[in-house]
Amino acid sequence: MADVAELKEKFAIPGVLAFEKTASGLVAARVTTPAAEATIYLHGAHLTHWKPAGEAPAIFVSQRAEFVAGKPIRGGVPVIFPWFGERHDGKSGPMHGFARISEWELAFAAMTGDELHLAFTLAPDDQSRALGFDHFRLSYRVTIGRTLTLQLTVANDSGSGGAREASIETKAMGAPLVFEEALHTYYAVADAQKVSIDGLGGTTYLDKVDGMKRKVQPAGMLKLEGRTDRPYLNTEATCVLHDEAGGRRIVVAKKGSATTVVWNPWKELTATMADMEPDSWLHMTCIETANVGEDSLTLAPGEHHSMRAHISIEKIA
Ligand code: TA6
Repeated sequence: MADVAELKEKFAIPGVLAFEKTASGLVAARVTTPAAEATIYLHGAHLTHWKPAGEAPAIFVSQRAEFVAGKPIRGGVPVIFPWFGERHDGKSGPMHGFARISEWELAFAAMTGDELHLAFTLAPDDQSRALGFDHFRLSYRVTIGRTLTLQLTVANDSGSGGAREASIETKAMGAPLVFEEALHTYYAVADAQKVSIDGLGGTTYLDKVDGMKRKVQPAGMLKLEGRTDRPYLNTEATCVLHDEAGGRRIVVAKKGSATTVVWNPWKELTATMADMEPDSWLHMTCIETANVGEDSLTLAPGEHHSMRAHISIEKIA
Protein backbone atom coordinates (compact mmCIF):
# COMPACT_ATOMS: atom_id res chain seq x y z
CA MET A 1 0.00 0.00 0.00
CA ALA A 2 1.33 3.41 -0.98
CA ASP A 3 2.76 5.53 1.83
CA VAL A 4 0.94 8.87 1.92
CA ALA A 5 3.82 10.69 3.62
CA GLU A 6 6.23 9.51 0.93
CA LEU A 7 3.80 10.49 -1.85
CA LYS A 8 3.40 13.94 -0.32
CA GLU A 9 7.15 14.37 -0.03
CA LYS A 10 7.85 13.26 -3.60
CA PHE A 11 4.88 14.53 -5.60
CA ALA A 12 2.59 16.96 -3.74
CA ILE A 13 2.07 20.32 -5.52
CA PRO A 14 0.54 22.89 -3.14
CA GLY A 15 -2.95 23.90 -4.24
CA VAL A 16 -2.85 21.40 -7.14
CA LEU A 17 -2.02 17.83 -6.07
CA ALA A 18 -2.67 16.39 -2.61
CA PHE A 19 -2.78 12.86 -1.25
CA GLU A 20 -4.98 11.31 1.40
CA LYS A 21 -5.69 7.92 2.88
CA THR A 22 -9.45 7.44 2.77
CA ALA A 23 -11.50 5.85 5.56
CA SER A 24 -11.43 2.53 3.67
CA GLY A 25 -7.64 2.62 3.65
CA LEU A 26 -7.14 3.36 -0.05
CA VAL A 27 -4.82 6.20 -1.04
CA ALA A 28 -6.28 8.89 -3.30
CA ALA A 29 -4.64 11.67 -5.32
CA ARG A 30 -6.82 14.78 -5.24
CA VAL A 31 -6.30 17.19 -8.17
CA THR A 32 -7.48 20.80 -8.26
CA THR A 33 -6.33 23.04 -11.12
CA PRO A 34 -7.90 26.14 -12.69
CA ALA A 35 -9.01 23.93 -15.59
CA ALA A 36 -10.43 20.91 -13.78
CA GLU A 37 -10.59 18.77 -10.65
CA ALA A 38 -10.06 15.01 -10.47
CA THR A 39 -9.54 12.08 -8.13
CA ILE A 40 -7.39 9.04 -8.84
CA TYR A 41 -6.82 6.10 -6.49
CA LEU A 42 -3.48 4.27 -6.44
CA HIS A 43 -5.69 1.17 -6.22
CA GLY A 44 -6.09 0.25 -9.87
CA ALA A 45 -4.77 3.70 -10.89
CA HIS A 46 -8.51 4.23 -10.86
CA LEU A 47 -9.77 7.67 -11.87
CA THR A 48 -13.14 8.20 -10.21
CA HIS A 49 -13.74 11.91 -10.78
CA TRP A 50 -13.04 14.42 -13.54
CA LYS A 51 -14.88 17.75 -13.57
CA PRO A 52 -13.73 20.38 -16.07
CA ALA A 53 -14.20 23.94 -14.73
CA GLY A 54 -17.76 25.14 -15.35
CA GLU A 55 -19.02 21.65 -16.18
CA ALA A 56 -20.87 18.95 -14.24
CA PRO A 57 -18.70 15.90 -13.48
CA ALA A 58 -18.10 13.97 -16.73
CA ILE A 59 -17.26 10.62 -15.13
CA PHE A 60 -19.85 8.52 -13.25
CA VAL A 61 -19.04 6.74 -10.01
CA SER A 62 -21.63 4.68 -8.17
CA GLN A 63 -22.86 6.01 -4.83
CA ARG A 64 -22.61 2.41 -3.63
CA ALA A 65 -19.12 1.79 -5.01
CA GLU A 66 -16.82 -0.15 -2.70
CA PHE A 67 -13.41 1.35 -2.07
CA VAL A 68 -11.67 -1.78 -0.80
CA ALA A 69 -8.28 -3.30 -1.63
CA GLY A 70 -8.71 -6.30 -3.88
CA LYS A 71 -12.12 -5.21 -5.18
CA PRO A 72 -12.94 -3.16 -8.32
CA ILE A 73 -14.44 0.29 -7.85
CA ARG A 74 -17.82 0.61 -9.62
CA GLY A 75 -17.60 3.47 -12.09
CA GLY A 76 -14.82 5.84 -13.03
CA VAL A 77 -12.22 4.42 -15.42
CA PRO A 78 -11.32 0.82 -14.53
CA VAL A 79 -8.02 -0.13 -16.21
CA ILE A 80 -8.59 -3.57 -17.69
CA PHE A 81 -5.57 -5.87 -18.30
CA PRO A 82 -4.57 -8.60 -19.30
CA TRP A 83 -8.00 -10.05 -20.16
CA PHE A 84 -11.44 -8.53 -20.74
CA GLY A 85 -14.50 -10.02 -19.05
CA GLU A 86 -14.11 -13.64 -17.93
CA ARG A 87 -10.58 -15.06 -18.29
CA HIS A 88 -10.76 -17.18 -21.44
CA ASP A 89 -7.55 -19.21 -21.63
CA GLY A 90 -8.87 -22.08 -19.56
CA LYS A 91 -7.33 -20.75 -16.33
CA SER A 92 -9.00 -18.96 -13.43
CA GLY A 93 -8.64 -15.31 -12.54
CA PRO A 94 -10.58 -12.19 -11.53
CA MET A 95 -13.17 -10.68 -13.87
CA HIS A 96 -11.52 -8.14 -16.22
CA GLY A 97 -8.01 -9.13 -15.12
CA PHE A 98 -5.86 -8.03 -12.21
CA ALA A 99 -4.73 -4.49 -13.14
CA ARG A 100 -7.85 -2.76 -11.76
CA ILE A 101 -7.47 -4.48 -8.36
CA SER A 102 -3.71 -4.02 -8.08
CA GLU A 103 -1.82 -1.32 -6.20
CA TRP A 104 -0.12 0.92 -8.77
CA GLU A 105 2.78 3.25 -8.09
CA LEU A 106 2.89 6.95 -8.91
CA ALA A 107 6.07 7.65 -10.88
CA PHE A 108 5.62 11.23 -12.09
CA ALA A 109 3.59 14.38 -11.45
CA ALA A 110 4.03 17.80 -13.05
CA MET A 111 2.01 20.82 -14.16
CA THR A 112 2.50 22.26 -17.64
CA GLY A 113 0.29 25.25 -18.37
CA ASP A 114 -3.06 24.40 -16.83
CA GLU A 115 -2.68 20.64 -17.26
CA LEU A 116 -1.49 18.18 -14.63
CA HIS A 117 0.47 15.20 -15.97
CA LEU A 118 0.55 12.05 -13.86
CA ALA A 119 2.19 8.70 -14.64
CA PHE A 120 1.40 5.47 -12.82
CA THR A 121 3.24 2.14 -13.22
CA LEU A 122 2.43 -1.50 -12.55
CA ALA A 123 4.98 -4.32 -12.47
CA PRO A 124 4.57 -8.07 -11.83
CA ASP A 125 3.77 -9.02 -8.23
CA ASP A 126 2.84 -12.22 -6.39
CA GLN A 127 -0.75 -11.97 -7.61
CA SER A 128 0.15 -11.55 -11.28
CA ARG A 129 2.79 -14.25 -11.15
CA ALA A 130 0.31 -16.64 -9.55
CA LEU A 131 -1.95 -15.89 -12.53
CA GLY A 132 0.90 -16.58 -14.98
CA PHE A 133 1.92 -13.00 -15.75
CA ASP A 134 5.52 -12.12 -14.87
CA HIS A 135 6.83 -10.48 -18.02
CA PHE A 136 4.93 -7.24 -18.41
CA ARG A 137 5.26 -3.60 -17.44
CA LEU A 138 2.39 -1.11 -17.57
CA SER A 139 2.56 2.66 -17.58
CA TYR A 140 -0.57 4.78 -17.43
CA ARG A 141 -0.27 8.47 -18.21
CA VAL A 142 -3.17 10.69 -17.16
CA THR A 143 -3.34 14.33 -18.31
CA ILE A 144 -5.96 16.36 -16.47
CA GLY A 145 -7.20 19.69 -17.81
CA ARG A 146 -10.20 20.98 -19.74
CA THR A 147 -9.80 17.69 -21.61
CA LEU A 148 -8.78 14.32 -20.21
CA THR A 149 -6.12 12.15 -21.85
CA LEU A 150 -5.55 8.57 -20.73
CA GLN A 151 -2.69 6.58 -22.22
CA LEU A 152 -2.02 2.96 -21.29
CA THR A 153 1.29 1.49 -22.46
CA VAL A 154 2.00 -2.23 -22.17
CA ALA A 155 5.55 -3.59 -22.50
CA ASN A 156 6.77 -7.16 -22.80
CA ASP A 157 9.96 -7.15 -20.78
CA SER A 158 10.71 -10.86 -21.04
CA GLY A 159 14.11 -11.73 -22.47
CA SER A 160 15.53 -8.72 -20.63
CA GLY A 161 17.39 -9.34 -17.38
CA GLY A 162 17.06 -13.04 -17.98
CA ALA A 163 20.23 -13.63 -16.02
CA ARG A 164 18.66 -11.87 -13.06
CA GLU A 165 15.64 -14.12 -13.03
CA ALA A 166 16.85 -17.10 -15.00
CA SER A 167 14.68 -19.29 -12.81
CA ILE A 168 11.59 -17.90 -14.51
CA GLU A 169 11.53 -19.73 -17.83
CA THR A 170 9.45 -17.22 -19.74
CA LYS A 171 11.62 -14.34 -18.53
CA ALA A 172 14.87 -15.96 -19.67
CA MET A 173 13.44 -17.38 -22.89
CA GLY A 174 11.58 -14.23 -23.89
CA ALA A 175 7.95 -15.28 -24.29
CA PRO A 176 5.33 -13.39 -26.28
CA LEU A 177 2.81 -11.40 -24.21
CA VAL A 178 -0.77 -11.99 -25.37
CA PHE A 179 -3.32 -9.65 -23.78
CA GLU A 180 -6.56 -7.69 -23.98
CA GLU A 181 -6.94 -4.20 -22.54
CA ALA A 182 -9.60 -1.58 -21.95
CA LEU A 183 -10.15 1.83 -20.41
CA HIS A 184 -13.60 0.86 -19.16
CA THR A 185 -14.85 4.44 -18.84
CA TYR A 186 -18.22 5.21 -17.22
CA TYR A 187 -19.40 8.57 -18.60
CA ALA A 188 -21.88 10.60 -16.56
CA VAL A 189 -25.13 11.38 -18.40
CA ALA A 190 -28.37 13.04 -17.28
CA ASP A 191 -30.68 10.37 -18.76
CA ALA A 192 -29.40 7.26 -20.59
CA GLN A 193 -32.85 6.86 -22.20
CA LYS A 194 -32.16 10.03 -24.16
CA VAL A 195 -28.56 9.28 -25.08
CA SER A 196 -27.34 8.64 -28.62
CA ILE A 197 -23.85 7.69 -29.80
CA ASP A 198 -22.40 8.73 -33.13
CA GLY A 199 -19.36 7.15 -34.82
CA LEU A 200 -20.22 3.45 -34.95
CA GLY A 201 -22.54 3.30 -37.98
CA GLY A 202 -21.55 0.45 -40.31
CA THR A 203 -19.28 -1.14 -37.69
CA THR A 204 -19.42 -4.85 -36.86
CA TYR A 205 -20.17 -5.72 -33.24
CA LEU A 206 -20.82 -8.75 -31.06
CA ASP A 207 -24.17 -8.53 -29.30
CA LYS A 208 -23.57 -9.90 -25.78
CA VAL A 209 -27.28 -9.47 -25.06
CA ASP A 210 -28.20 -11.70 -28.04
CA GLY A 211 -25.94 -14.75 -27.82
CA MET A 212 -22.80 -12.92 -29.00
CA LYS A 213 -24.33 -12.72 -32.49
CA ARG A 214 -22.17 -10.84 -34.99
CA LYS A 215 -24.11 -7.84 -36.30
CA VAL A 216 -23.50 -4.57 -38.19
CA GLN A 217 -24.52 -1.27 -36.63
CA PRO A 218 -26.93 0.55 -38.95
CA ALA A 219 -25.82 3.94 -40.27
CA GLY A 220 -26.58 6.91 -38.05
CA MET A 221 -26.86 7.21 -34.29
CA LEU A 222 -26.89 4.32 -31.82
CA LYS A 223 -29.77 4.97 -29.41
CA LEU A 224 -29.85 3.07 -26.11
CA GLU A 225 -33.21 1.29 -25.77
CA GLY A 226 -32.40 -1.37 -23.20
CA ARG A 227 -29.50 -3.34 -21.78
CA THR A 228 -26.65 -2.78 -24.21
CA ASP A 229 -23.38 -4.72 -24.17
CA ARG A 230 -21.49 -4.54 -27.47
CA PRO A 231 -17.82 -4.75 -28.39
CA TYR A 232 -17.54 -2.94 -31.75
CA LEU A 233 -14.62 -4.42 -33.64
CA ASN A 234 -11.90 -3.05 -35.90
CA THR A 235 -12.81 0.59 -35.39
CA GLU A 236 -10.55 3.55 -34.71
CA ALA A 237 -13.50 5.95 -34.91
CA THR A 238 -14.08 8.86 -32.59
CA CYS A 239 -17.37 8.41 -30.73
CA VAL A 240 -19.63 11.26 -29.71
CA LEU A 241 -21.95 10.64 -26.77
CA HIS A 242 -24.92 13.01 -27.14
CA ASP A 243 -26.32 13.58 -23.66
CA GLU A 244 -29.49 15.38 -24.78
CA ALA A 245 -30.96 15.73 -21.28
CA GLY A 246 -27.62 16.98 -19.99
CA GLY A 247 -27.24 19.53 -22.81
CA ARG A 248 -23.74 18.36 -23.76
CA ARG A 249 -21.71 16.05 -25.94
CA ILE A 250 -18.81 13.94 -24.68
CA VAL A 251 -16.30 13.35 -27.48
CA VAL A 252 -14.14 10.22 -27.14
CA ALA A 253 -11.24 10.20 -29.60
CA LYS A 254 -8.73 7.37 -29.50
CA LYS A 255 -5.47 6.04 -30.89
CA GLY A 256 -4.05 2.52 -30.75
CA SER A 257 -7.46 1.01 -29.97
CA ALA A 258 -9.35 -1.22 -32.42
CA THR A 259 -12.33 -2.00 -30.17
CA THR A 260 -15.00 0.27 -28.72
CA VAL A 261 -17.28 -1.34 -26.14
CA VAL A 262 -20.67 0.23 -25.40
CA TRP A 263 -22.32 -0.86 -22.16
CA ASN A 264 -25.34 0.08 -20.14
CA PRO A 265 -26.76 -2.55 -17.76
CA TRP A 266 -30.22 -0.95 -17.87
CA LYS A 267 -32.85 -1.36 -15.17
CA GLU A 268 -33.15 -5.13 -14.61
CA LEU A 269 -29.43 -5.97 -14.46
CA THR A 270 -28.69 -2.90 -12.34
CA ALA A 271 -31.24 -4.14 -9.79
CA THR A 272 -29.02 -7.21 -9.27
CA MET A 273 -25.81 -5.20 -8.74
CA ALA A 274 -25.05 -4.58 -5.06
CA ASP A 275 -22.70 -1.69 -5.88
CA MET A 276 -25.20 0.20 -8.03
CA GLU A 277 -28.24 2.16 -6.86
CA PRO A 278 -31.42 0.96 -8.64
CA ASP A 279 -31.75 4.03 -10.89
CA SER A 280 -28.02 4.61 -11.46
CA TRP A 281 -28.17 3.05 -14.96
CA LEU A 282 -29.94 6.28 -15.99
CA HIS A 283 -26.87 8.35 -15.12
CA MET A 284 -24.09 6.41 -16.83
CA THR A 285 -23.06 5.02 -20.18
CA CYS A 286 -19.79 3.19 -20.82
CA ILE A 287 -17.86 3.89 -24.00
CA GLU A 288 -14.75 1.78 -23.53
CA THR A 289 -11.51 2.34 -25.42
CA ALA A 290 -10.15 -1.17 -25.86
CA ASN A 291 -8.44 -4.00 -27.72
CA VAL A 292 -10.40 -7.17 -26.99
CA GLY A 293 -11.34 -10.48 -28.63
CA GLU A 294 -10.16 -10.62 -32.23
CA ASP A 295 -8.52 -7.24 -31.62
CA SER A 296 -6.41 -8.63 -28.75
CA LEU A 297 -2.67 -7.97 -28.98
CA THR A 298 0.56 -9.98 -28.94
CA LEU A 299 3.88 -8.36 -28.08
CA ALA A 300 7.21 -10.04 -28.81
CA PRO A 301 9.90 -9.71 -26.13
CA GLY A 302 11.02 -6.09 -25.88
CA GLU A 303 8.00 -4.71 -27.76
CA HIS A 304 5.48 -2.28 -26.33
CA HIS A 305 2.08 -0.86 -27.37
CA SER A 306 0.19 2.31 -26.38
CA MET A 307 -3.54 2.95 -26.39
CA ARG A 308 -4.89 6.45 -25.80
CA ALA A 309 -8.28 8.03 -25.17
CA HIS A 310 -8.76 11.79 -25.46
CA ILE A 311 -11.99 13.03 -23.91
CA SER A 312 -13.52 16.46 -24.38
CA ILE A 313 -16.84 18.10 -23.55
CA GLU A 314 -18.96 20.27 -25.86
CA LYS A 315 -22.11 22.10 -24.84
CA ILE A 316 -25.16 21.46 -27.04
CA ALA A 317 -26.28 24.97 -28.04
O1 TA6 B 1 -17.70 -3.83 -20.66
C1 TA6 B 1 -18.94 -4.43 -20.46
C2 TA6 B 1 -18.79 -5.60 -19.48
O2 TA6 B 1 -17.92 -6.58 -19.99
C3 TA6 B 1 -20.18 -6.13 -19.17
O3 TA6 B 1 -20.39 -7.41 -19.75
C4 TA6 B 1 -20.20 -6.15 -17.64
O4 TA6 B 1 -19.67 -7.37 -17.16
C5 TA6 B 1 -19.30 -4.94 -17.36
O5 TA6 B 1 -18.22 -5.12 -18.24
C6 TA6 B 1 -18.92 -4.72 -15.93
O6 TA6 B 1 -18.09 -5.74 -15.46
P1 TA6 B 1 -17.71 -5.70 -13.88
O7 TA6 B 1 -16.79 -6.86 -13.67
O8 TA6 B 1 -17.03 -4.39 -13.64
O9 TA6 B 1 -19.02 -5.79 -13.16
